[in-house]
Amino acid sequence: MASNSSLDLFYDAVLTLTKSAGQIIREKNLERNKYVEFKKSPKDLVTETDKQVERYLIDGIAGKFPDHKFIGEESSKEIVLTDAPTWVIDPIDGTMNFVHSFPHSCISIALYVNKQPVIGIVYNPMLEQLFTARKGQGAYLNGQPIKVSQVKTLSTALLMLENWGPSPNYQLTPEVQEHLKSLSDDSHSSRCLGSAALDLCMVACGAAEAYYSYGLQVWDIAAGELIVTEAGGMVTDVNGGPLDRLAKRMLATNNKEINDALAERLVALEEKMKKKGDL
Ligand code: 2AM
Ligand code: CA
Ligand code: CA
Ligand code: CA
Repeated sequence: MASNSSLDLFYDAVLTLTKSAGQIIREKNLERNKYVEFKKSPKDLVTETDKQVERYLIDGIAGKFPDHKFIGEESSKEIVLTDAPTWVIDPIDGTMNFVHSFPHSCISIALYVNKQPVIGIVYNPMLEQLFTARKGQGAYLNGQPIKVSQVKTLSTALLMLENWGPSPNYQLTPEVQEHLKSLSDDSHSSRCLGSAALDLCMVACGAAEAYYSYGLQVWDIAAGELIVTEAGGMVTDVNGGPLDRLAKRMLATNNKEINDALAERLVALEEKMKKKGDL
């Protein structure tokens, strides 16, 4: 395990790098007609800036800490997570927003040691929102401590929903649509803002009560998980059990009451889909 003083050293160095990488995103965000490539589908986008920011961060960190490992959305061909210090990087979370100059995307970067997050940084350079957490030291927004909300009932909760269902292609099947509608009806309201990392930070700072998603990769959740738990929230599997960080499914909430209420509905949705053969 890395000592607290080496963690602080890593944190300071990577925060500085993240802020300068943020300048690249901020400047490019307003540019129209960005060069966009498709990955697995016409809605799965990547720009030159995604790749440039990931390269910048990895080169910068490797130059300072040569024995650290990396998992990055744009450069990792396969995901191999070991106990070694590993930086888990999403260079732009919310690429669709970035492509449209919608100012809601971020760099998400976390340090895993022994497969657990010990540093989490989520930075939206367009709105100058910097969410940070270190294991055991609380969570912060622009240096001010943040806490999850105290709401305990679904009927007064605001939910961050990204519209991905549990089916193999994460499509909006009729069951998923019905589930999303009933959640929106039975909660205060729901939001779909296009960045998993920032959704998690909305839960952490008490602006929303819950976020869940299917299809998430480890770089989507690495930093946000620590920021939520350090802010007093809970991060579990969608069924309420222990989180498997590589399982592509996650439920993050402000407390156990909201966690139980959502896990119950997500388990019911999965059962319904399994019966239909959609899962
Ligand atoms: P990205 O912008 O880094 O690609 C948008 O709904 C959020 O989900 C973003 O955090 C986005 O990350 C992520 N995302 C992208 N493709 C996804 C998929 N197929 N399933 C689930 N989440 C996805
Ligand atoms: Ca992507
Ligand atoms: Ca992402
Ligand atoms: Ca990304």
